[in-house]
Amino acid sequence: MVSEGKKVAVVMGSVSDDVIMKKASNFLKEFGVDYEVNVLSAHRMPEKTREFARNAKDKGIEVIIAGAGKAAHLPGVIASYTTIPVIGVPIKTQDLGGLDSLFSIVQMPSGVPVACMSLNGAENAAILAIQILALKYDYLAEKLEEYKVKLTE
Ligand code: RP5
Repeated sequence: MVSEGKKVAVVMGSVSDDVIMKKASNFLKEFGVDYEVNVLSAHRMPEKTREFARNAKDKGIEVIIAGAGKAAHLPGVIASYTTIPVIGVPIKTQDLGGLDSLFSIVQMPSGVPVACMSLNGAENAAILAIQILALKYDYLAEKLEEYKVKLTE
């Protein structure tokens, strides 16, 4: 089964996050996974964020990667509106070194999970997204096996 249409949404809280978050989209591109990219802020664009999260499943999105810095509520807010798995990427910050982002994303209350990556872990977010998709799409499972072999080499 080959993936057609946009399966992953890469979302970020600000255009300033793109320098990190493009590592996720680049990896998805390399793997041949179709994705869309959105800049959405839980604080500055709360209505648009809600609308995105509520409509994502109907658009065919199967995994959401959400990166944000500082009081990084974006992944958690998105997760509150959807049953699609959400992978959070805490972005490193100047003032508090990213601990602010990390704590905002990692400590979700019971019932609303977000898979929290390492600081700036956008590439791992893409790999985890592909691993989730690979449960359904055999061609991705095969590509992941090849990727593992390359890592060893
Ligand atoms: C967060 O605030 C964004 O995710 C970004 O990491 C941080 C700073 O945003 P800008 O002030 O650079 O737009 O919402």
